[in-house]
Amino acid sequence: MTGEPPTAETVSTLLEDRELVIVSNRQPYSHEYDDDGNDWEGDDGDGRGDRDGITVQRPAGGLTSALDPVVQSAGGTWVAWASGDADDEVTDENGRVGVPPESPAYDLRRVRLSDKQVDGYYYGYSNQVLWPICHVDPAKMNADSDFWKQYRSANRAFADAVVEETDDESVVWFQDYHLALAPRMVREERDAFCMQFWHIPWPSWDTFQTCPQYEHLLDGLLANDLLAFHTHRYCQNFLDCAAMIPDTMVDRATRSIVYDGRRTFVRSFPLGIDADYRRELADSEDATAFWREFRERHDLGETLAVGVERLDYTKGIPERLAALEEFWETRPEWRERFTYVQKASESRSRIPEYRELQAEVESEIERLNDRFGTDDWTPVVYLNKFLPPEGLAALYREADLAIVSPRRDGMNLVVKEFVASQVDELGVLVLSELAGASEELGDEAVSVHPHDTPGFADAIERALSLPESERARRMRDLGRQVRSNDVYAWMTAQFRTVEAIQRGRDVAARSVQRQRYEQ
Ligand code: GDG
Repeated sequence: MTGEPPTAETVSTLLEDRELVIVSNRQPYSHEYDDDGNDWEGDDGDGRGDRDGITVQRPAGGLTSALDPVVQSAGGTWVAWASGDADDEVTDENGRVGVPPESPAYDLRRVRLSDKQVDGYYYGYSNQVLWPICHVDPAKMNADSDFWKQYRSANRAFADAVVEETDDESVVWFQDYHLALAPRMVREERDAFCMQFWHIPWPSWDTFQTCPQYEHLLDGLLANDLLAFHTHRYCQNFLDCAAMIPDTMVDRATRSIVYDGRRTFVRSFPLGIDADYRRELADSEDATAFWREFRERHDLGETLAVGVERLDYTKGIPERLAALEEFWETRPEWRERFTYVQKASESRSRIPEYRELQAEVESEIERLNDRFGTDDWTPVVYLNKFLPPEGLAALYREADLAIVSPRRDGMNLVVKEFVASQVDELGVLVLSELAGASEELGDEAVSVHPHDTPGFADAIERALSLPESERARRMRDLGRQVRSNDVYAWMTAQFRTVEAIQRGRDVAARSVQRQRYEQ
């Protein structure tokens, strides 16, 4: 490899001739009926793929949009849930459609799930059992037995599709906690290289044990050759959990687990972002135009903080609002000078817990604005509509602080997006020690504990009072880290590990062969 920064092509080079199959709940492209009768987006007029009344939706930022160019460059297949209402209209009899629509580079293989499966597998087991347990909040678990049944059947549907799309030479890359059982189901049919990235935290054994199906989950995950997490701590937790079930041999020196005749390597690879893309957005005319309009529309103070998240109880939004209330209460000199912008997107609102959180956040913001607001100043600006990426970039760029204070978070990409968007490098990051990002970037952030309200308010003041030279020094350091550990470096590191594991196996296999020959 040269000293050039890794790109999507680097990954495809590392794969050599092996076919990459990505498996995720969300799909990179979805087809939706368009009430306005628009044509298929991306149709380049060549007559291919014209579909009246169907629109293609593409990912705006995030992991899916970062993986898409890799699969485009490497070729291969992406297996995902058919979530679009017009998906079936464009797929062939095997559930496949070539994407991107304008010049297909790989196959998207869609997995059909019934409404009952989606309810039980996605809204049920994934988000009401695994999500609270992995975020160390088992009291929020809803262990409805039908959830588990649907989770198993949905994992079976994904695994069946993967088996059809692979052979023993493929590299199958599962994404996330929706698919803990699929690797075992695939392993029963294929000797492919299986790997999985778990995007949320992995808890300690005491917490994990509260999940009634813990043995089945470990059995599924240990069918992978490589299991990856964001942080070293989650890897340690996973090794501890694996050590607690029968028939495993945990080898701490090589961070691997031998189970059912195979070895699973457990490694941390902190996910990064496409830093160049974020920087370009922040520098763009569109971002400037957005900001101009935004500033005119709202009564902002001269100093601005921003928070961006899905409305999820793990993100610590009510705890942050409590700290802000304490801040304005005990430091009246900051009233009319300091505005906090909360970008919060509705999420999983079919789950009562999430609807309640949304109502709580909205009423707390209203209360704070009533309590402290004046005719010319809004303490908290609440944005609940999806912002275009350039709008988000403008907020990141203009904010003096980003306040990222989850109660627990696997990584948190908003942290990295804020850093990459800092054109003047004077913004300060206020970061919860309970975010995965803290392991990597915590030293240059102002650290907070989401449940320590007075300490949190002090930290906001400390962040606002940092001298300019100190802000710049910290932000330059953060920027260097975010740029050098971007999403392509993340993928490259994993595929290098795949190569190393395979090389190790080849050496071991050759040595067994030699021993046989010499006998
Ligand atoms: C899970 C883990 C881990 C949000 N609102 C808008 C918008 N966003 C984008 C942000 C960011 C993404 O959503 C949120 O990513 P996070 O990483 O913060 O959080 P989760 O969704 O919980 O993700 C997390 C991640 O997986 C990856 O492994 O880091 O710990 O929980 O990219 O920018 N984007 C736009 N408009 C919005 O209004 N354009």
